[in-house]
Amino acid sequence: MLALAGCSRAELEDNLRFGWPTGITDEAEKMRILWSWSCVAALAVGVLVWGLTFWASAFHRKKKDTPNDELPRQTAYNLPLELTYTAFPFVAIAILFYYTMVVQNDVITLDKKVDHEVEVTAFKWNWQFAYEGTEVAGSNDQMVETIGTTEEIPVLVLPSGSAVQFTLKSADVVHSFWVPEFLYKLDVIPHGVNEDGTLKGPGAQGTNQFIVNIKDGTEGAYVGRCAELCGVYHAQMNFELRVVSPDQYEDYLTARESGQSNADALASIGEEPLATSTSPFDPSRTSNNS
Ligand SMILES: [Cu+2]
Repeated sequence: MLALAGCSRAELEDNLRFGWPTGITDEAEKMRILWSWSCVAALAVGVLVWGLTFWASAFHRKKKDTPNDELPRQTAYNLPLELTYTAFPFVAIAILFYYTMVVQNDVITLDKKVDHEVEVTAFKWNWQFAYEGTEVAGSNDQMVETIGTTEEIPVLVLPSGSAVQFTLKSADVVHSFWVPEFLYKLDVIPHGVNEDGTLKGPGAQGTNQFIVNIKDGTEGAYVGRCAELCGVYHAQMNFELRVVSPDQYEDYLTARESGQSNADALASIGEEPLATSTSPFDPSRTSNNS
């Protein structure tokens, strides 16, 4: 902590993230602050415990002039101390619990303004993104869809400064939709969904939806991953989130609705056509041996 004393606020924030990404959504920012200060609290407890451990082993050794047959003072009970070290952790976790609930309620609520809706379908072993409310020209109600293949990483294009609702579905087993820069992930469960959006099926809890508010000025490419073991190519289910400006997004959707491929539509708005945050893996299981 002393080493942090001399640095700027931004540097302090960087250090307090302990390796977490910055986050590109309003929700991520709240989670990041909760995480940072939880870490500080955990470190404070750690320093106290390590300090006591060190102090006890350093200052409670056998004194040189103690006779060999003399045992240390035999203490076993200290009621006031026991009450203190039971009460203090309870207060500490109660405070942590309070802030956890405040942030959680904000992050998981579906009662927020939504600008765009994306339907995410996970399958072994890739992703499909469908844009609610779009229609490809000349098709029969066919939504604009981006489907990942072994050769091409699916790039999910979304505008900065907008609220996006994700609805997750699985075509087969359990996957997990994780964009590290959202500081959030949600399991993709192959159950049906009840009328109210909650998961249907034995043991299923929670919903298959979440909403994020992508901040202004977050244009860029962010890697996304599958975060639930789903078979042989679990590690190869990467995708990319490409955040573009709202104007670019309009043009992108127009291009897609006219029938352009994802790569062509990206190129037409001046973006890299293929994923830049990750690349397709070689699916060959023997290529390393050749
Ligand atoms: Cu998966």
